[in-house]
Amino acid sequence: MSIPDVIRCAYAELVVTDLAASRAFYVDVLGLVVTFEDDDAIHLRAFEEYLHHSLVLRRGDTAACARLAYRVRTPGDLDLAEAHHRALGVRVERVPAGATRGIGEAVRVQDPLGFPIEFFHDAEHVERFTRRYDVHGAGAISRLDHFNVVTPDVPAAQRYYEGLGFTVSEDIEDAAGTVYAAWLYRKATVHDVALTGGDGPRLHHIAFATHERSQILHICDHLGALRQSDRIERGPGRHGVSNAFYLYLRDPDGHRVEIYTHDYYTGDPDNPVVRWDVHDNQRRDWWGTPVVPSWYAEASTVLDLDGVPVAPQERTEAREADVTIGADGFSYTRPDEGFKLGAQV
Ligand code: 4SX
Ligand code: FE2
Repeated sequence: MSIPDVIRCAYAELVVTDLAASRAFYVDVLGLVVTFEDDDAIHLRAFEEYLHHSLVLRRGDTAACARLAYRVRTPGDLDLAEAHHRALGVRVERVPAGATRGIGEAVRVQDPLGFPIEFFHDAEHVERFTRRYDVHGAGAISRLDHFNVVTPDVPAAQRYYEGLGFTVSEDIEDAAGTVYAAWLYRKATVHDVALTGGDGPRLHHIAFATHERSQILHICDHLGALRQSDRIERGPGRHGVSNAFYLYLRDPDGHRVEIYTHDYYTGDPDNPVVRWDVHDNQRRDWWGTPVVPSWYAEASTVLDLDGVPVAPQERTEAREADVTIGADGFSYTRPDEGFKLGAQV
């Protein structure tokens, strides 16, 4: 059976409890562009995006992730996505165009990891603000880059995504072969989805890209000037994995948003995989900055296709925060010899 041709991660839908507070963060501070808004939802896009939205904020009683959507190359890929997931034995729904405003016909599944995933091809086009420097501002966000999901069994999750044609770019392991995290892509960047080992399904973060590091620094300055430095959870810094420059923010409901730039091209078929030892203290921050405990522990609840929260399953394998010294990621437990930093395989 052939598999759907997934182009890239395309949009997320987050349930938020106070639309005005979320608007103040995503629109007034981060500068995302409003495509549509009413009393129930705000549809947002970044400056280079010409599809209707890359983020939907929907008002609800409890904060959660309602959907992670991937775009497929042709309408026929929807049939392939449907057949592929029926064969996997998971719940599948076909929804008509407009089920989400601006999005064409779609296939929705609760994937084997428990996440509400959508595949769509058609979407309404809107103005692409690439050259609208008059409205960009110094912290301009250009596009959605990736999703990061928490799941107990990273190798099983990796098999699901590889079954959909994704390729691993980097991962974090230990000498015993325990996999703590993996990064997989369809578009030619380091990832469209990252798998973080932990109690799941939960959404760890969504990430938006900027063009330049200076734009990330400006977002920090901007939050400081607004006396909102508590929105900054981790960073700014340089990732080991992906080599990207990063910043993690928490929105008013605690949903984590990463601002990310400067990863690398992965589009050739022989792109080398980078394997990191979990004991390498530069894997998650190239400068050795400790990872804050909340970053390992906290993540957003996900909803099933009926909008009901999914209870997370516990991770039974070793947890990264426990195997690195002090549970804060400030790990100097790597052996002095025997392996290279970020070894290419
Ligand atoms: O913390 S890591 O350096 O492993 C990392 C986390 C790398 C890339 C990401 O997008 C991320 O969220
Ligand atoms: Fe990320």
